[in-house]
Amino acid sequence: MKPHNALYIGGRWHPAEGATAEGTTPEGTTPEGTTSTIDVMNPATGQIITTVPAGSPKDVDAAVCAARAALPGWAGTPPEERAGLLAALRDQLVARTEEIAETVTAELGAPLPFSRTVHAGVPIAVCGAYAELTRSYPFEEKIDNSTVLLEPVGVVGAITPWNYPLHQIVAKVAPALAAGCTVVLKPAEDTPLVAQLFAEGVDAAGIPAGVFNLVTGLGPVAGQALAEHEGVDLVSFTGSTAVGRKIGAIAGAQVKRVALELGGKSANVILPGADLARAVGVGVANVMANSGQTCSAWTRMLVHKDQYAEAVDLAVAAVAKYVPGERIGPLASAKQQDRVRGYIEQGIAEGAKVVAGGPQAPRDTGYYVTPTVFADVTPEMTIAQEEIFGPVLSLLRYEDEEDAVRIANGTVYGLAGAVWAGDEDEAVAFARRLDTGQVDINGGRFNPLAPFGGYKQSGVGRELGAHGLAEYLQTKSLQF
Ligand code: TXE
Repeated sequence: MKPHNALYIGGRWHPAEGATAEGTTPEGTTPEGTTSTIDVMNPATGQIITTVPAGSPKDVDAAVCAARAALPGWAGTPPEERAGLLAALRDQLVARTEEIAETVTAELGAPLPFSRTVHAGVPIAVCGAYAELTRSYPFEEKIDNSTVLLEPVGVVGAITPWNYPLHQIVAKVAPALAAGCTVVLKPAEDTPLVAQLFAEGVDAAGIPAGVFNLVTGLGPVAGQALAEHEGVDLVSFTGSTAVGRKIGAIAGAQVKRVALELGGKSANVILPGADLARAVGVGVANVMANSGQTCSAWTRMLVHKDQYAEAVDLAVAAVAKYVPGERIGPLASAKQQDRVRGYIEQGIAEGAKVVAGGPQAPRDTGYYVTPTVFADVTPEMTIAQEEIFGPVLSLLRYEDEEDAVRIANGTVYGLAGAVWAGDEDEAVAFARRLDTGQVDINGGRFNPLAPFGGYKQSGVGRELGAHGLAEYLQTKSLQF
């Protein structure tokens, strides 16, 4: 793709406020004193690929105004027509599959096959699912003498992270548009190019001007301005718990709707009757996918004490296949690489045993971290409590089922998890005891219509499917 040195507002690309035609002021700063461009790096090489504009609060204001102006028309568009435009958007994304995959590989570092199947494939499936759902969704329901209208909340401010850059965008924008809301998107600093590609798709699909707007920019500047904007009715955020708290506080002060999808520390519970080799193999693959930068990753593997030694051996053998630079990519940035290596060092310092990998970087260039497996991890250790967001797996042993439930539920998070058992009913019974928003039973399979989101401090609200669409609706009762 050819990067845009511009923001997509009101249906056209135009330079950021405070930027010259080349994209930077002579001093390289906006009048507010913030950097007016963002360098986009290839994390596999550490090289700068290009720069994109860093939108200012004025740019955010222009985008929110465009979204407000487009709202009555879009909210009044029949669901059938909105569905048709979402289907057209899906087709545009399909046509750009290779470009999307190459772009995500360039700005995130993911291996190309993974970019094709997951970074492009999953959002295409989600967009298609929303096109279908919009046709059949009950935007009106009858309750005795009342008619309940489900109406769009209004203008949505979407703030997304870099880990699954296109999926995070589509998981917010598709249901928002399906509901009849208009959107201003502020994507992550590290991955703005696929967001530009998405905007090209929106434009080519014929979605009316102002319905979707893109402001690239820095979190504390453009992101914060968007969250604080009085013209935004709902903020949907995915990212760190620290920023999620700030956004929740802003929404609380302004009494506006908020959806937060935050971190996780999910447990992969292997019950004694399970197929141990399969459970460990799939468990390792789950943690290593996307270099461990997955909020739902099963980063804690819980194994019965009698099977623990065997599980450690299986995990060590499985992780050997993840050769950095081949099957597993780098982390997204130097910041993430430092953070993850810091956690590995902390795990060692707290007495966990490295059985594979370790803190040393596997390559001289790029932000790689060696895939790492820790044994002898106890529930209170930092590496068993905090989200690491890297290719690091912790194996914990449990005494009995009660102990496994206690350990699995013993963190502030509750986003996802897995249960493996010989018998599916046994796995389901165990899953009911987990304080978490999603559980994969004996492996599971991605369903773009199944709700996704957190219990406890993993967040507020749900994404995907009808539950995800409901986040963008408000209810009005007409009594007859
Ligand atoms: O997240 P940030 P970071 C977790 C993961 C990771 C850690 C830090 O543990 O290691 O967070 O990642 C925007 N007002 N997750 O620093 O800063 C920012 O520009 C408004 C889990 O990258 O939360 C970006 O668009 N917006 C996670 C988005 O917030 C602000 C995915 C996320 O960035 C802002 C990513 C502000 N004050 C990280 N400050 C998941 N749940 O999947 C930043 N932003």
